[in-house]
Amino acid sequence: MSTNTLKFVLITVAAGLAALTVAAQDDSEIQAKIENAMSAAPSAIAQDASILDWAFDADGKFVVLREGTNGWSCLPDDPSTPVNSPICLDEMAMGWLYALLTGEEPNVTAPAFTYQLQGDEAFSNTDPGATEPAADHWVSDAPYMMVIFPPDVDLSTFTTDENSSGPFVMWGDTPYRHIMLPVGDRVQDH
Ligand SMILES: [Cu+2]
Repeated sequence: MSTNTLKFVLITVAAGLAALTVAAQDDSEIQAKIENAMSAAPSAIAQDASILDWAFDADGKFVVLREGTNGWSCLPDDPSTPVNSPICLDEMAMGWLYALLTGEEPNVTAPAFTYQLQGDEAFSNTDPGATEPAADHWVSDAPYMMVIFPPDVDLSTFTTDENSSGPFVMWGDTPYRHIMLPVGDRVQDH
């Protein structure tokens, strides 16, 4: 999960820049965002998912580019990171993301899942609020998933080494802890 995202959304909201609304974008732009967002997950999930944009509406919810029917939400590439980083989240994970973006305690009552099949970048594996690359900066174009567990689930058997080839814990000492689960090979080295 990228933290640049957090900065971008908060700045957008703070500045009242609801300019990135659907009306302000032309059809081809919206179509490109929808296609990019859908590339984050298997098509069986992405085809019926809601597609959201990296901007908040007046209610503090992500702008909806396309309504969905299966409970999943997909966002296109986060424009504030240099890597292509679309993401699809289930309903529980979406609540987690809103909590992350607003600095609130997430209410995760069952395992939650995300797909990032194009990879992503995180400025720190320990600090969700990092605003520049730290020593444990993580970036990968390998497809991966996040699995977010309720707070009473013990994750101490998993490594926190972001360079591990298997599942590892991100942001382990925070309420936003989750398992990063690579599900494919890297395309190229970063
Ligand atoms: Cu992560």
